[in-house]
Amino acid sequence: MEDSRIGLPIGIALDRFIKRFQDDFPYATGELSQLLRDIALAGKVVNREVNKAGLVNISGSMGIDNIQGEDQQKLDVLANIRFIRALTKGGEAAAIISEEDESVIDLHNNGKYIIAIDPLDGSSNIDVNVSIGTIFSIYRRRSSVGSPVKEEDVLQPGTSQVAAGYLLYGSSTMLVYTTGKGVNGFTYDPTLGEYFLSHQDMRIPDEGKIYSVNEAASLGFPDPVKKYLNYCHENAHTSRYIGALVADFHRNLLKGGIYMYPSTTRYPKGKLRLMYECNALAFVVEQAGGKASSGDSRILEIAPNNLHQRCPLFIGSKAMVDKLESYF
Ligand code: AFP
Repeated sequence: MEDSRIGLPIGIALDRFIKRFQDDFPYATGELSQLLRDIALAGKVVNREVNKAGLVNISGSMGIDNIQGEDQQKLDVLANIRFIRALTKGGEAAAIISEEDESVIDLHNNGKYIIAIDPLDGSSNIDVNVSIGTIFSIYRRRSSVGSPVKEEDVLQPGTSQVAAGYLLYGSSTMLVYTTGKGVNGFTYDPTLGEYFLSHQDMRIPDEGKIYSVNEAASLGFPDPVKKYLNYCHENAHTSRYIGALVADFHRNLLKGGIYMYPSTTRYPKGKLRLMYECNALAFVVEQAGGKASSGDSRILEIAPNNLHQRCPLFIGSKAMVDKLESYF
């Protein structure tokens, strides 16, 4: 982390923070800053909807499946609309890919950036008032500005991300993001309608004791993962699993731990999506000093071949992911 950033007052508003470090971005013209602001704004709107979900008729299922074959919740759809609207208006995004949409949304403008988004992750938790989140990645488009968006623009490896992060709608709402120069977390103050820096230069502990996995599926885990679980059982680890990736990831980022979604009998390629979930959190965790792996490869180096591609994910404290990998 740069010296200039040390000593920023906790409580600096997000907007001021973004402005202050805009010149750190490669090709800084203010457009990436604006995208981050748009995401933060849409996050406020979704936060408002999430908070009143029990009072209005927006919780529960739509009664249809999304492209992943998963039950779409009303708030999934609403969040998708809110983020797409916010990202479309500014003109900085050339295209959006969303976990909720089958194909690329080409915005046919002069935008330079491609956004990958999971508008509402962990949505099966909505109806029971448990934390959920939004995950996003930002890439620069590769083909020339103004032309139709091509496959090479949207199917970029995680190493090409210029920014990534998440919003966590939990006991408080947070925006955590990186532009490749460390990770900073902002807590939303609903009375002022503003995010303030609360977690400066976040670092994940190198070691931890928490493992987060859906252990009920463990009979179908690959042998290396079963062995690692035995290691956790024999070494006084503790299990914590919310079932919302953002929430499990965030806790482990702060406390030290590993989140695992391996291949299972039900999801032979893993459940999580490379483009909407794994890459963004892998970028964040690496910037915080942690590690993200599919078991045998660095998540950020996986070459995507499909928008909705799934992959196994092992992410968190570096020493824990190293240990897990040693069984593969
Ligand atoms: P939903 O958005 O369908 O609730 O899925 C959430 C998720 O993608 C991720 O956030 C969780 O960590 C993971 O699935 C939980 O999956 P299991 O229910 O199979 O453990």
